[in-house]
Amino acid sequence: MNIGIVCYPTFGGSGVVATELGKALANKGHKVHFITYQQPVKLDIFSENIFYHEVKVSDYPLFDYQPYELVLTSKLVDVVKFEKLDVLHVHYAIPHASAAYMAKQILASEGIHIPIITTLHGTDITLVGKDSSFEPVITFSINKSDAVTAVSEDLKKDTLSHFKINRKIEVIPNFVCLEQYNYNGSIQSIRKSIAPNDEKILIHISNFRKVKRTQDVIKIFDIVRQQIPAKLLMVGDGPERHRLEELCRELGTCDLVTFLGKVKDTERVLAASDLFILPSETESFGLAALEAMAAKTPVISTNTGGIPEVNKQGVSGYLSNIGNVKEMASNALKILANDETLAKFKEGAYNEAKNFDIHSVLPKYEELYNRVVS
Ligand code: GMT
Repeated sequence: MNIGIVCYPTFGGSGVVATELGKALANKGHKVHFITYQQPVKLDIFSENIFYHEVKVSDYPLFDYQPYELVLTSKLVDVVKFEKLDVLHVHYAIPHASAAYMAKQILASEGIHIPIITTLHGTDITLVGKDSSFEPVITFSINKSDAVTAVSEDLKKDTLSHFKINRKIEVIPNFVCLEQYNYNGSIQSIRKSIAPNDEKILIHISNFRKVKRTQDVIKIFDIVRQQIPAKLLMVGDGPERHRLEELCRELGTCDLVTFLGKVKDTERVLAASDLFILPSETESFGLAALEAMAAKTPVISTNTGGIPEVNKQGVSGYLSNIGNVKEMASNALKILANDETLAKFKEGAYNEAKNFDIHSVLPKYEELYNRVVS
């Protein structure tokens, strides 16, 4: 099949899921065309069956805001026509679903039919989508897609309760490629460099936006390190970074906290860690938690949104109410209490991650593609 994938090419989970999906489809012999404004960070363009079409917005001085959606629409028309695509799969509704709908109409006027699948990822519904300035467009483009998927049951429920949806939404959960997380041999040197005295390593990965409640990560760590020798790795970057560094200074934890910035291959650093912390305000799925679990790293998280569908209480980690820093710290200490307990949670995390292995999720997308195409 000839498949077009539209996504954000950045470090965000929706872009990662779209890229890994495209790579897996290409491995199975499908031709996969990525259409976006920059090469997705995890894409290997020199792979067989993978093609990249850049959406280039020219900097015309009349515009204060460059019309990305229109340029994307034109690009979609062009790629569908000349690469003879069978299906367009857009990830993250804004603005991809409406651009795809407009492209579909333009192509229809030329007698070309292209089915559109929209995958909802989270903030396109829970934060940005609920903004009244986007609402009519989101509702319309979801209703007009040929198929719509959500990455968790919770996101599906949220979509149905906040928008007037008159169509079916299917849940196809996010996934991990478990084979990529096999780092047993090489983690010792990483551990040694971060924690030379065999301290426990806690880790957080995100884009440091308010919704991630990254200050809670620092506060949880501050309680933990007062009980046991520990280090914290903060991976990623974003608007909260400066405030986090200030908080570390206030708490006197600067020497124990390392800000690594954006890391492309997080698998190794996750595998070298003991505990992942995800105290988000809202999270449609929590791909970062699943990635940690795939690397055998248990998770301390909030119990919000779709996280309970991924992180299982007492098995892969623990879940607490939003903002309950004390409980999250005490749960962290419970997991790190001794090697035996930690090993049990590591195994539990990995076993739960197996439920989301790409080999079981990929056929669901292929079945969907076949259905909309026929
Ligand atoms: O809002 C973000 O964190 C970025 C967004 C994205 O585009 O990657 O993340 C959302 O989609 C991910 C992939 O499906 C989910 O794992 C994240 O939980 C979701 N983020 C939120 O709901 C806050």
